[in-house]
Amino acid sequence: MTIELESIVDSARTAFADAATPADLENAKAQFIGKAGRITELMKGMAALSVEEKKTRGAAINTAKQAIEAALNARRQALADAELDIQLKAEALDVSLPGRLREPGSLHPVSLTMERIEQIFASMGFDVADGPEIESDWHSFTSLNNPPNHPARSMQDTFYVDINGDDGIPYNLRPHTSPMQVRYAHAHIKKYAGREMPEIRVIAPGRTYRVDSDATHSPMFHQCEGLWLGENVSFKDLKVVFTDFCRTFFESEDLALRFRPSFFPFTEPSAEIDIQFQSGPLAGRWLEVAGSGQVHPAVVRNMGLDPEKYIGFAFGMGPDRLTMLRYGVNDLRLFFDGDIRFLRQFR
Ligand code: 2U9
Repeated sequence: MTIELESIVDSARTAFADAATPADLENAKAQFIGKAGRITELMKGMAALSVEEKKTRGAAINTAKQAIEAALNARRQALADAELDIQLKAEALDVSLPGRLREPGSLHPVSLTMERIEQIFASMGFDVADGPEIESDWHSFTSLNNPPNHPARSMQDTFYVDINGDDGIPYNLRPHTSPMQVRYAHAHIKKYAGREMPEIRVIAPGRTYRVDSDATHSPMFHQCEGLWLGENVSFKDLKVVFTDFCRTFFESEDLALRFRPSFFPFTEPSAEIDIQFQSGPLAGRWLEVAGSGQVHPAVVRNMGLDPEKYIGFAFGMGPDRLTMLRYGVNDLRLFFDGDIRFLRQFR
């Protein structure tokens, strides 16, 4: 290589070393081996040389070009390595940091009660029915022997939705789960059309709504209603089933029950059910836990059955209140505040 060529190679090496980024490096490359680069210009200048001169001059220029390409590739690699290094450092994970603990969740106390109720009634042959919380006026009231303008409607102060049903009456947020029993009965009758129909034995657990709010009432609360209809189901069966349920639910074989006369539009006769613990913090007091009664013939008819043939009982209870009694909780609102310190206690 001539001194001139060596000096070009040297300047290329310096220019490449000075290039801080891949873009700078490509610019530097263009000055030497690009279209108008110094080496390219020298090659163009060989046209006038003799064949012999072209050989030696060409070989020398080629050697210089190869040296420049080698320096370029080395610098390209060095820049790529440096970039990767920066990226790796930026994305580094400190594997010695302790992980974030995900605590296992648990069921809400009212959900625990609901599951418990479902289990106990399932063991007595009851089906579980679930359905809409926004109901037609007919399903929530009229079918249950509580027609428009009947004074019994004032027993529940109900939320209405801004949409009218086919009857021109607004839909409501169901104030009880009874509409679900009516729906279940209709589906049951349809299912067994033309065949021998088994008895209707069903519970309807779920969310219900009333305009009510204090330490023992929440505008959203839970209910579980039960219905047993057949050709020979009596008040005695109600007493047996409900007594068995309460003693299992509260795990208390000597729990006493009292059926106190009452009124509901959908049952006749009707009774409130009170329980009395014989031991523990609540011993001796009569505590109201449910309403019940023999299903009113008009309601049996509205379910699509002949009241001369079908008879039975229904009951309704508040799982929120059962949960309060079972766990000794004194304010219903604790169930719906979502305070994790309260809810953790039921894990
Ligand atoms: C059909 C026929 C009859 C369900 C019944 C009650 C009595 C009752 C209350 C208990 C506590 C509501 O949540 S609460 O405040 N319920 O007193 N419920 S009989 O009777 C029915 C249901 C469906 C077809």
